[in-house]
Amino acid sequence: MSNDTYKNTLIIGAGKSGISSAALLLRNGAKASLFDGNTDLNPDDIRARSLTLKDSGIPVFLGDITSEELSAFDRVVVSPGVPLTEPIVVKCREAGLPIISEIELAGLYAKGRIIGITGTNGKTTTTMLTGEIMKSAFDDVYVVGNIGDPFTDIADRTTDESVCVIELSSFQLETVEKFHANVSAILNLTPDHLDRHLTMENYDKAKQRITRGQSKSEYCVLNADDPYTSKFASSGLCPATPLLFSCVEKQENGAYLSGNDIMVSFEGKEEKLMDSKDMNLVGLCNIQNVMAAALIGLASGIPAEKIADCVRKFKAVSHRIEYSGTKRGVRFYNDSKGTNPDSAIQGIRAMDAPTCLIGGGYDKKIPFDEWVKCFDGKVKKLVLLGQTAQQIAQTCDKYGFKDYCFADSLEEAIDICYAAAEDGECVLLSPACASWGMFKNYEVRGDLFKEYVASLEE
Ligand code: UMA
Repeated sequence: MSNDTYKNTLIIGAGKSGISSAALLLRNGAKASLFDGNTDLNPDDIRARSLTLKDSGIPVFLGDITSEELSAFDRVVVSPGVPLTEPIVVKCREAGLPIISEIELAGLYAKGRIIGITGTNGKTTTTMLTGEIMKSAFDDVYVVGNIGDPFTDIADRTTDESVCVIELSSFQLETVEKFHANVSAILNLTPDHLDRHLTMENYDKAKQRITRGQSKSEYCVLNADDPYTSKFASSGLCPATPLLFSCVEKQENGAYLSGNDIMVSFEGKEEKLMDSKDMNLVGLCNIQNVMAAALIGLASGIPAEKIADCVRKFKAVSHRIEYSGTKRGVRFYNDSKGTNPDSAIQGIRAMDAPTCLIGGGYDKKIPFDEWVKCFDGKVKKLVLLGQTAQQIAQTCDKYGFKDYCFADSLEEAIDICYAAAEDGECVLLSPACASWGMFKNYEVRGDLFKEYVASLEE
């Protein structure tokens, strides 16, 4: 039995989240309809994407829905990619319908232990690693959410023994009310998605919603080195008990770096987790991700030695500073997941030689100043792509970085970098922008990078 009492739901967005939400509702005997703003879609193709929906005859509205049609519904589930300012969402709100996210819907059906992980950067690595740590101790573990498979895919399959590790974006958190994570984490907060959230304050508030359902007997893992998350920890506004991690300062209740040693201090017991040199991940950002995952593990009752074993075995996530091969002595790295300036800064920092960098893409209305400032002699050439190319070029001019040029395609950008890079140097795809507009998503962009690099002649 679920806690879901609504009878007829309108789901906005017929992508992965929308399809999975509809299937969950139909599987559980509730009524649902799908709406999508894209009038080029075909209702039969949408239904065919799920076995549950295929022959269900579920109504699909494209482009618009009348007020009369709307009156049949008692709730709306909004997909993460649909801004709450969209006319259809506004219309639903004006009609008095409650609007929840796909995550909130899944939460009504899920049983067992829930771990929610958010933050601007490092979410995917931390979620994957946390998933491995959980699998070392529990039998029925699901790793879902923004990372790829919607939470609604599996929510009604869980039991009291299950563990769901969920990567959560600010888009998914914006409309959660009762969602309850047993352990939550906000890894960091740097400018991203400001085209949608408009201000850092709104973006911060959306992320903080991950803790809404928590109580003081539960934990929220927060970054002591990040001004936003450390402020949240000390503000008294976090309903859970903060567990802090830091690369610069000892933590009484949390994790910290002492020389190369990752130390953990939890419920009065301080111990060395491991030597950070034994990780298969590069960069300080990954030490932070490991500390966060370790704290989530400890907060879930898993011993430090078991956690350290998982960390030692864990390899870099695809598209996150992923080594993609060496050609003529030039090393190629795919950091397609560097979709905002801060994340891309971590990519540059992880390079250990002069680097030809590929950047630019979809415009999320974020300044590139900090990114360009961190080139700092290491980036020898920058090749620009996409909607933001001119804006980045202007930022380069502002800071006196002269060696940039433009390319029309990712392949052309790789060719330019390969020609410019010498033996021992690096080529890094770390665009500081989302892929939208040129590619379906960052995975497609990263896969193309890897395929093209593999085809380069030595
Ligand atoms: N649509 C509308 N109106 C709009 C916008 C979109 O009708 O105003 C329709 C589109 O026509 C399309 C559908 O909505 O048919 C797409 O829905 P969606 O954008 O919510 O995408 P999903 O396929 O449901 O995928 C979502 C996440 N996408 C976004 O947040 C944009 C996926 O994260 C996530 O993996 C998936 O749910 C499963 O949970 C991707 C992402 O880019 C990876 N996330 C952003 C990020 O990581 O930075 C937040």
